Amino acid sequence: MSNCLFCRIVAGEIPAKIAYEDDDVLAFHDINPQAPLHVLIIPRKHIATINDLATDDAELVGRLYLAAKKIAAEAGYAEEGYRVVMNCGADAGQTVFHIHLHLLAGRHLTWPPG
Ligand code: DGP
Repeated sequence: MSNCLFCRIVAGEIPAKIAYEDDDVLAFHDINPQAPLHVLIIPRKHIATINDLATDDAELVGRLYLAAKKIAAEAGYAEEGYRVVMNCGADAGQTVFHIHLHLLAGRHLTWPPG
C-alpha cells in the first residue's frame, strides 16, 4: 500500500535502521524508542491490524515472534527479559496501521502499561 508508512519502509522509500530481515519479516529500530532496545517487527505484507489477520497468516505471525526472540537474544536480553506487544486499534495506541510487534528491552518495564 503506497500510503502506508511501514510499506514504504519495506520498499526502501523511507530509511530505517534494520535489526533483522528475511523474505517475509522486517525489523527496524523505532524512531521514538521507549527503552534502550525498541525494535518494530513487521510482516513485509500489508496487514492493517490484528482484526485483519486470516487463518493463513498464523505462521507469519509466529515468525514475527521468532524474530523478536532472535533479536532480543542477539542483543543480550534473553536472560534479563524483554516485552513483546502489539497494539490493535486507536484505544490501544495503534498509530501505524500495518501490524507490528514492539520489542522493548534494557530497562525495568512496569505492568500494567498505561
Ligand atoms: P503503534 O503506536 O503501536 O502504532 O507504534 C507505532 C510506532 O512506530 C511508534 O512507536 C513510532 C514508530 N514510528 C512511527 N513512524 C516511524 C518511522 O518513520 N520510522 C520508524 N523507525 N519508526 C516509526
